[in-house]
Amino acid sequence: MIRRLTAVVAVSAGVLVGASGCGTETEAPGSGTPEDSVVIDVRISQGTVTPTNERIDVAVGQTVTVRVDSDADDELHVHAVPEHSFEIHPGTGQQTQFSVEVPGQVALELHETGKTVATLLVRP
Ligand SMILES: [Cu+2]
Repeated sequence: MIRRLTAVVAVSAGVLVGASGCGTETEAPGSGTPEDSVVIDVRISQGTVTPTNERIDVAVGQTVTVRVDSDADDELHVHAVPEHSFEIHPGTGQQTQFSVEVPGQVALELHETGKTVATLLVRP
């Protein structure tokens, strides 16, 4: 889980560094996964959340996918405008997607455990 998160974020960071502005087309060197999507894998197990307090660069309008494996009920809250919340239940492979349309910092919080999974640093 963690290795995959790191890999995806690294790819996205590379794309952002390489891109000079809005509308820049990104050519995937490999194939398969969309280059412009950020995937965050979250695990909730016995009250422990992984990851916590990640800082992740995204661009306005970029698709963010959150995948959750959990052993408890919780609620993921995306502090964007508009807000986005996602109910979590015990089980694997739960997934939600959203994009952020306003630049700034957006916290992804779990309201039952009270943890911040990540802060998205949203670029214009
Ligand atoms: Cu919240």
